[in-house]
Amino acid sequence: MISVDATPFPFPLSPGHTALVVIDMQRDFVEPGGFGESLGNDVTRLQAIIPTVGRLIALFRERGWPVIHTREGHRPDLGDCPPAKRGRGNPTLRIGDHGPMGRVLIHGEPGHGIVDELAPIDGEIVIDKPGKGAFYATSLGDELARLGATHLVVAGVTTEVCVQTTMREANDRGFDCLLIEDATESYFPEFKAAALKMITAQGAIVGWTAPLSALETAVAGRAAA
Ligand code: C5J
Repeated sequence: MISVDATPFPFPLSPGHTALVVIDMQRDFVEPGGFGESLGNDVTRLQAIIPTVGRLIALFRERGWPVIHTREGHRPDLGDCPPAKRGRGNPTLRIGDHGPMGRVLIHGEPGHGIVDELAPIDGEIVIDKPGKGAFYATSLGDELARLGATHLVVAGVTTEVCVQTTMREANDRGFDCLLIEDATESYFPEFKAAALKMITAQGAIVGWTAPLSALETAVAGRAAA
């Protein structure tokens, strides 16, 4: 067991039973012209974490620990997109509309893809999810069971939406989850701060948080396994 200096108390990382879940680092959320920007958001905040998420992925790859990527999106016929989701807000582009990066949040379109810097490599699992949580209507639970994972390290966007929803789903399924503070981001800094507090309050009611440096320090010197 590796002890990671975390909030609200050390996170017990179990090598061989820990998977990294990188949530929705897609062009549609991170780059201009996508879904995130169409909702009026400044995407530069999200772009800024790409190098840190890259370092986190590299740490897992170097040790041969599993890396799982998720993508939020829908089938081209929108059969898996509830009208309530498509109709929400007042975006300049709705889900399925044609934008600068193809149809917004539709499988296979350029905007649906993960940013080049964080692209999955052969052997890594990619979970396509129609909802905010990565367990809902996906095979993530089965994949984690197959891997024997009991502990999750979590990163990605946005902190208070898909990241927090996924952590809550995982928590209810019995996973111990560590969110990497500088490898997650929100369009709203106050929402990120509040989400981190909600996760760690009441004795890690949803999970733990720590900066990437704490994880790097904890695993430093350990042989890849
Ligand atoms: C949102 C996400 N914010 N990945 N999706 O709609 O957090």
